[in-house]
Amino acid sequence: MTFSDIDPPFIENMRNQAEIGREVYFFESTDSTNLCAERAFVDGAKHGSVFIANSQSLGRGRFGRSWLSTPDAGIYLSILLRPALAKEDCPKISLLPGLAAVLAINEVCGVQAKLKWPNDVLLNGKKICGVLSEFFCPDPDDSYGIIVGIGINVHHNQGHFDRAGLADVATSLDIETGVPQNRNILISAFLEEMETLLALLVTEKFEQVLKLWKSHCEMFGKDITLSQGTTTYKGKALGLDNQGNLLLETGENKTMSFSSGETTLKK
Ligand code: BT5
Repeated sequence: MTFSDIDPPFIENMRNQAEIGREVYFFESTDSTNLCAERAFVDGAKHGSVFIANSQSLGRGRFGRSWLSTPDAGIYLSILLRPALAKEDCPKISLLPGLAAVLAINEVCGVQAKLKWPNDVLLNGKKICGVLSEFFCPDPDDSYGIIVGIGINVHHNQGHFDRAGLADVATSLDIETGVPQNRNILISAFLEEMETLLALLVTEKFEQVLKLWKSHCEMFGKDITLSQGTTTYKGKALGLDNQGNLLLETGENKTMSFSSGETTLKK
């Protein structure tokens, strides 16, 4: 066993006073940790249950895209949340995991990772982490759940990204820091940040989350392109509104607000 092999008892022990991560379900290999969490949601699993895999055969991104899930190299983790929040406030949760990852990564690895709206984490201009949040409400009168999935590239080497055709877009913490990082410490720190941020949201202090989010994002004040399917918008990213939507200045005195989309910084 190496220091970075995923160690569920260690993580549960770090989280034994908390709600998120008190119960960890570990899979050496699975289809997708978001699917594990979805199955557990249907079976009644508790708020804060965490599902972690050492590799995934069907790692998923947004819009049906795939997520490179190299064995022994990444963090593939999903959290099942049943928060005490009105349904209309649930979309705000999708801003939490990227921010929690940035805070955890910067603290543990001593780097300056940045957010790219809506939920990518970049280090030195390349993606080290992605987020897939999914909302489940099988019956409108029933309790609902949110599954927050996160992938963090930790031990990947350049060959892994080259072979996957991701050399220009992806990087890992080991590549960027030059030293092997510890997945257990990163996971524990991430879960702690998630718990703190969720508590801010539930206690109606979302403006503090937004302030932190903006301070770790470099795209505001810059020209960007935002695409939604085949439609693209160009403009200056102004900031976030109080719901976490992106505000884009698309023309003189014309500002549009977006709740989803793909952003690219103009080079
Ligand atoms: C995401 O999608 O970034 C969300 C990724 C979420 C993955 C986690 S792993 C645990 C949980 N279980 C799952 O099945 N999923 C979640 P999106 O914004 O659509 O970005 C996907 C795009 O990122 C791909 O089309 C590639 O271009 C790129 N990509 C794929 N794998 C990557 C990787 N490991 N590192 C960096 N970029 C990657």
